[in-house]
Amino acid sequence: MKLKLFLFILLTPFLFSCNNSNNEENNEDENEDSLVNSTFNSVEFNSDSAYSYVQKQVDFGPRVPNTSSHKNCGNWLTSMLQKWCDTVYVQNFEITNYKKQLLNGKNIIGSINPNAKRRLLLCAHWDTRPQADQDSINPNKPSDGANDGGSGVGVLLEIARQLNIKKPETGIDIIFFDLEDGGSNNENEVEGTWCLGSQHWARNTHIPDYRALNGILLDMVGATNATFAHEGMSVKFDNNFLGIVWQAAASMGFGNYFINFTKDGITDDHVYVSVLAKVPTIDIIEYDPRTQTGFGKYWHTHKDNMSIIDKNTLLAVGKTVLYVSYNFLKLTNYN
Ligand code: AHN
Ligand code: ZN
Repeated sequence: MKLKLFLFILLTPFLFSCNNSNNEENNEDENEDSLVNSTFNSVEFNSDSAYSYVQKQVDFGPRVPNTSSHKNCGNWLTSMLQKWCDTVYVQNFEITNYKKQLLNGKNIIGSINPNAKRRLLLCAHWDTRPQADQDSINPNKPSDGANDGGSGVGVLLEIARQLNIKKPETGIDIIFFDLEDGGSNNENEVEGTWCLGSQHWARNTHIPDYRALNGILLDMVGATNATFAHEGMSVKFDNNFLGIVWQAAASMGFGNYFINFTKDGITDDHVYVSVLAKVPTIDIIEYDPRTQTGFGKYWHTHKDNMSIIDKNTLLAVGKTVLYVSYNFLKLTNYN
């Protein structure tokens, strides 16, 4: 009895503060524009925080499968999602790559508002390619994978932290896919050798009959002056949603990053998420018009380290994806 009274007194100020915020929301509801505008302006994404999460991954060492760096980083990523998400699923699996090596894979899934029917999937790969084979020096050693692997995960960790501070109305699932980057460069055997983690997840979703309305994949989203083009497969999967995301970026002043140019489609995690798991997913991936491959000059070389990571790029991508997360139903008219 005494305890109940004590709790009541303790909780009274919170009850009042909840009422206050409800009233504020009701007032804003009277004017739809002001609600959209206030949500827009109140999107907080801390690029220092995102940068520190990229640095932390790099500090583990290259996250090459079957190494201690990979194992330690995977455990750290799980613990970070456990701080900010309502439910975390860890999907451990074994799979053989095209070199007949048995790899220990770990996909990490954090769900926010797990019971919400209408969901948005945000994803990035967290593994590092075992060898920097586009480099002329030490091509058999891995790079730090700061941008390729580290940047997408760093942005999504900061998004998870923000979504915990201010909850979205939609359900959000954040997935860190493993074993994306160990594929073959040989054109005759390339098919299916990349993206082993997302292939495994798409064939064995963490919840039976898992559904999300859309997905966004982040891949190499941290380099200085990066540009993000309309990637061909994304256009095929959901060009309307791609337009909404690019428009959101432009309206926040990030049109220099999110350019309106269509580039050739590539095999990346979004292909398996879209085709096998049936979640239409777009790929925000750096496009460099100056290279043959379209990837940055640092790609799969030892230049992929912290020196190429720029907080302004992390901010452009992070703020855009967070804004889309908060306003997903309104922007897409799925309402
Ligand atoms: C291909 O090279 C076919 N896909 C590359 C996807 C990737 C690798 N993203 C990062 N590293
Ligand atoms: Zn790669």
